[in-house]
Amino acid sequence: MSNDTQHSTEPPSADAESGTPTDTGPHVELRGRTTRSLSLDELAALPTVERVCTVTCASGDRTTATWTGVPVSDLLSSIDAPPTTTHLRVASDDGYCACIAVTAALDGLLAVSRDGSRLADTERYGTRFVGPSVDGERAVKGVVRIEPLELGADDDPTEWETLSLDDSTYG
Ligand SMILES: Nc1nc2c(c(=O)[nH]1)N[C@H]1C(S)=C(S)[C@@H](COP(=O)(O)O)O[C@H]1N2
Ligand SMILES: [Mo]
Repeated sequence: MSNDTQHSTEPPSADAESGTPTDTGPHVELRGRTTRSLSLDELAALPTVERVCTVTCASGDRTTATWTGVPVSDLLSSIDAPPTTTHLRVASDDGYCACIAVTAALDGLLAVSRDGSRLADTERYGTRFVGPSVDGERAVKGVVRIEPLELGADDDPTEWETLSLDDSTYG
């Protein structure tokens, strides 16, 4: 007896290992000596804190809000960032990229909520790098990557960043 019918295909299992379907959405890559890639849900499930931060634009505009997010210090320990790290390069999906002194970044947050609302629900981005010592133009929206850098005294940190965009997605 012949059976030309192919064995039935397996049910889709693409998400079986990675978890919920939302894991296929935006991820933040943390590139230390260990690299991690976290979805928005995975990020929001980590221990978070609330911090009041003011985002001040060079134009003088400022907005103060209560941000909820994962402490940058926790993220850095979780990727085994070298103790010699001097700066963090924080990149957005719009091409924006800031280089932030680690001393300023350490009391910052990778925020997922502002004033109690998830950024993903109210903005076109789901994450934001904020901190009391992080200036407004470096409060990166839509973070896709955080990378520790070790810059020398003669290195110019602004050479590692691209702050102004001709065609800005997030402004
Ligand atoms: N990804 C991304 N983040 C960004 C910008 C941008 O163009 N792209 N603009 C920055 C600048 S210059 C400022 S002043 C603030 C503005 O934040 P607000 O829109 O929440 O006031 O976001 C910063 N973060
Ligand atoms: Mo700005």
